[in-house]
Parts: sequence; structure tokens; C-alpha cells
Amino acid sequence: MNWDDRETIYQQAKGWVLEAGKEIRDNISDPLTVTTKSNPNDLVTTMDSDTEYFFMTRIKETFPDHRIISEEGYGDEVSALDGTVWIIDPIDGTMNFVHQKRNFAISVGIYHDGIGEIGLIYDVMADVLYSAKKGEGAYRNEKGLLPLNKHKHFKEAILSLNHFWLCENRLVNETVMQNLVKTVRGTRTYGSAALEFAAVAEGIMDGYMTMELAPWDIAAGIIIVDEVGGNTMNAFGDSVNLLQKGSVLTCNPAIQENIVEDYIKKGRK
Ligand code: 2AM
Ligand code: CA
Ligand code: CA
Ligand code: CA
Repeated sequence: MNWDDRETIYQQAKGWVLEAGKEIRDNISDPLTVTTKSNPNDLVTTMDSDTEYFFMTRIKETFPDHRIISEEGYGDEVSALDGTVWIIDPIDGTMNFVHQKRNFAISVGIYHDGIGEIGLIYDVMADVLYSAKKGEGAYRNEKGLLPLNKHKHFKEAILSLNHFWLCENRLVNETVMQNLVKTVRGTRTYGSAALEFAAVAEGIMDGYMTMELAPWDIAAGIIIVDEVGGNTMNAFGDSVNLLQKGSVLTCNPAIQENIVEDYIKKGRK
């Protein structure tokens, strides 16, 4: 992707993200139509689909040769990441959107021939935009994010993970994971994968791990975390595939070996 094209796409994408976010904020008190998807706690609202529709129509009229991978059904059938592909989650953290009316994000990752070029994660209610262009650093609004602390000690790490790691599960022995949470300084669960990636990029969390996420949950976050020197992989340390669902670990490389080798691989089922 050439420099000028990327800047044009970035400015356009950023404008749409801010516009879509303002629309959500302006209507946050409206009654919601909530339905469920794979299970009773897997929620979706008309705001999720309306926001995705907004991006789809803008992208198709402005960049007709770009393709879209997205959660709510307006995307394309994409089986390879050639050309320019927008990977979009219109609302990441729908449960938070419905129950808390905060702590959710719009996530847009733009890839060209499989390479992550632009990442945007917008914390809508806080009006905070995390952004990155490959090779140009990552930002929290206008402020550049610092490289991650290379000397981070595992015992002083704060990890983002949900309770499913500590319950009986199909991936890893739960007692091993209980030992992990007892060893680190603390854990948090925000409920928006995109915001958890953003927190890792900001260095206010040192790692985030989850058992199953889709491409739109992580596409922008990978690019932003990468720009501050963080690594993203699956829970067992192998590379993630952006065309499939799977486990995800994104973290400060200083604690990667502790998490993957000392805990997850040792407890692997
Ligand atoms: P979503 O809100 O866009 O669905 C917290 O549960 C995180 O996991 C959110 O980022 C959420 O994204 C994501 N997630 C992925 N699959 C999910 C599912 N089946 N049910 C609920 N959340 C899911
Ligand atoms: Ca969802
Ligand atoms: Ca999501
Ligand atoms: Ca979503």
C-alpha cells in the first residue's frame, strides 16, 4: 500500500469511526432492541447492525475494490487477505453497551495483502481513540504511546482475562490457571476485547488472554499493540489466523514466556 493511499484511507476511516461513535453517543438513552445469537448471553442490538451498515455503505461507495470482514452480516465472503480488507466490529462489548452504556468500542483494522496497516479502536463513551499506522507508532487521541516496558516482572504484571479460564474448560487445566492468577499482581476483566488490546498497548495492562475470539475482535488491536512492541499469538504461542476464530494472547514480550511456557502449555489438555 503506498504512503498517500494509506493516509487517505486512514483519514477517511478515522472520520467514519468518530461519526459512527457520535451517533451511538447521541442515541445512548434510546430504548434498545436486543436479541440473542449463539446463546442467551450473546447479545446483539439494532445499533450493532446499523453501525456496521453505516461502515459498509461508506466503504463500498468510496473504495469499491476494498473488501470487508465484519460481525453482523454486511461483510463479504473473504477467504484470503489479498488486496485491501477492512476488518470491522461495529460494537465490541455489546453486553457492556446494553447493561452499562459504556466500556464498548468500535474496532476497525485495515489490512493490505495480509499486512496490518491501520488500526482504530474507539472507546465511544469516553471519546478516546486509539490509533496506529504500521511503522508510525500508536496513539491515544493525539498522544503517542510509549514502547512497552522491557523489564516488566511477571509477578508485577496485571493480566486481563475472564473467569472461564478458572472454571473447568476444554483448553487448559484450571488449577494451572488458578496458580497463574495467584502469581501475578492482579487481574481485570473489561468485557471488550478491543479495549483490552488498547489497555495492553497503553501499558496499563500487561497481557490479555481469551479462549475464543473472531477476526473482528482483534484485527485493530494487533496493529496497535504491535506498534508499541507487544506480541499477539494464540494461547499456545502460535501465530493467529485472521480468517478463523481461535484463542488469543496479546502481551508485553517480557512476560510472554512466563504465560505460555510456564502455565498455558504446562496445563494444556
Ligand atoms: P462482542 O461484544 O463484539 O460480541 C467479551 O465477552 C468480549 O468477547 C467482547 O469483545 C465480545 O465481542 C467477545 N465475544 C466473542 N464471541 C462472543 C460470544 N459468543 N458471546 C459474547 N461475547 C463474545
Ligand atoms: Ca457479538
Ligand atoms: Ca467483538
Ligand atoms: Ca460486536
